[in-house]
Amino acid sequence: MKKRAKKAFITGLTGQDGYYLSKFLIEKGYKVFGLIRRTSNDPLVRFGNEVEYLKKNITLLYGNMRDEKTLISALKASKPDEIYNLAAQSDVGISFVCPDESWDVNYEGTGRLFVNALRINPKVKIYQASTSEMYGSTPPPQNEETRFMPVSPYAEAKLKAHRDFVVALRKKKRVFIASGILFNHESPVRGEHFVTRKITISLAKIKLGIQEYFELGNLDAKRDWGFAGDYVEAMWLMLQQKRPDDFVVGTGESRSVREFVEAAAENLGMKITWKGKGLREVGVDEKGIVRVKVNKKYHRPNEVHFLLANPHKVATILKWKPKVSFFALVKMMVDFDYADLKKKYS
Ligand code: NAP
Ligand code: G4F
Repeated sequence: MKKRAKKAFITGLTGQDGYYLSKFLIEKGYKVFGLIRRTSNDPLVRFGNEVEYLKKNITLLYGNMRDEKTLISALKASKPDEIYNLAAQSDVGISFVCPDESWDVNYEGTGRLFVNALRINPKVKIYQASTSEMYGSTPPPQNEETRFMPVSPYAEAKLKAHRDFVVALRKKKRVFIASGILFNHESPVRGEHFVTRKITISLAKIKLGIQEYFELGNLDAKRDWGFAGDYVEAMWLMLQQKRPDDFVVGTGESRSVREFVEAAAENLGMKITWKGKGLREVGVDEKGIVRVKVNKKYHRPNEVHFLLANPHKVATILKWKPKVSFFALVKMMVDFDYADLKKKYS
């Protein structure tokens, strides 16, 4: 007899990770369901020219993490074997401006989803998108044993969700909830307000003569940047284990925002060098033209200075390793944005 296809329900389907994870699961033969909320613009814009293929292979269910009834309806309609909770107000900077929304979606929303999912089916396997931001001001390298010291409303909400709805629920009810403590992961479909994509788009525009310069905040912040397409496999692997657990997912290499700018520029045949200090620092090209300025407006009230994963556990237990290097990731993003903008502006 033919085996029934497994069913997966993804919240945050329309985000960066939702895009890669849904494609990954469809290729694995899953029947995929995705939560989608009403937005004034097309919420499926990330799917680009794959939109028809993905729409054909995903059942879209309208709902919102802030609206419990819609989550119950989506769970009842999809009857999932696996749930991937990716939905979040995921912008750390915005969480200082909109702390209540960040709390309601990232903490309360996770509770609404998990409690109802386990009530409907106590055997469902759940993945929670936790984050390296939870380490906050704890010095690197960070692993599963490292102390969490969050410094933003985003990280506080994610940490409380991790503690209450992953660790505590798992222990109390013996249910399958795994969490991925993922370090920054990027791609050509990364949200344009995150620093990597802002850099690749701005430099591509400069190269095309559309823009003269762009502004950034803290150039010294260091992140462990990997490729989102690699990281969704680790999410899936966590739900294929016998027992639920927490895993740090990262590359084990960290680079500063400044280094990201330099690498992206190099891919476009430009060389950026730095002059000045603090808010007066600028990045200039080989002709001496200022291409990067620092603006206080992009500094955060509190900063996470240095994230660097120790991915030993994910490598040994899940046998997972990133395939795309930092420089290959930067090239992938720059190439995409340059070609895309060239087409748009020519
Ligand atoms: P993203 O691109 O910002 O996507 C966030 C998703 O959440 C979008 O689909 C968004 O829908 C949805 N969402 C936001 N508020 C919602 C609400 N009230 N109800 C329902 N859906 C809502 O984020 P990502 O980079 O894919 O990240 C996925 C998850 O991993 C997030 O939980 C994030 O916090 C976490 N994480 C990300 C990273 C990283 O480096 N990317 C690292 C660690 C953890 P719309 O499209 O309608 O806005
Ligand atoms: O790209 P970012 O906004 O990402 P951040 O804050 O590290 O958060 C991302 O990764 C987390 C995992 O660690 C996720 F949980 C979270 O959902 C999100 O995906 O900023 C990276 C760094 C920061 O230190 C920021 O201060 O870049 C610095 N930065 C400097 N100039 C800037 C800018 N960030 C943004 N967004 N825009 C700037 O102009």
